[in-house]
Amino acid sequence: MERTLLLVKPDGVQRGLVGTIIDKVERRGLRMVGVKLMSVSAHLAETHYAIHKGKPFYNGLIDYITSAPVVAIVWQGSKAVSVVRQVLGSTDPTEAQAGTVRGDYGIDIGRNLTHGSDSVKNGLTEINLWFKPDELIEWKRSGEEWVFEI
Ligand code: DAT
Ligand code: MG
Repeated sequence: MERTLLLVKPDGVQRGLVGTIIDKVERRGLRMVGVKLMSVSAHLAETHYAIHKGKPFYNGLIDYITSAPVVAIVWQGSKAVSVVRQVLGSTDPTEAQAGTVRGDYGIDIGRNLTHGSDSVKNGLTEINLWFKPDELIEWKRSGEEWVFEI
């Protein structure tokens, strides 16, 4: 089964949306295997967003993600990467569908509340960056056979 990293960014934490965001993914049926509230160092932010270095929004993005605590969550389940991206909605909240996190709660792309890994490979890289192995718990959520066929 896939794993993916979801970050509730500083605006999501400050606006009290952590529970709402977790609720949406949890009810969809994914299993949480790691979760923590953390301050993000400049080094961690720059490593996580290295692919965007040099872009016009890069400095603002680093300032934003390091400005207040974030909640980092690892989710596991069938199609976890695409399921989380679907729950979060399009990167630009004004393009995100109603019913998604960004579509319901966001306006600016620079305050889009969340991050979700964009591929299984990048998800594994990001999980290794944000979590130590002993912070991830192997367990099975009861009733998963009612969510996943296999
Ligand atoms: P996503 O977060 O949906 O994976 P991304 O990886 O392309 O999107 O960009 C990472 C973050 O950078 C995104 O969540 C918000 C910010 N960002 C992207 N494009 C931007 C833009 N054109 N202007 C301002 N911020 C932008
Ligand atoms: Mg991305």
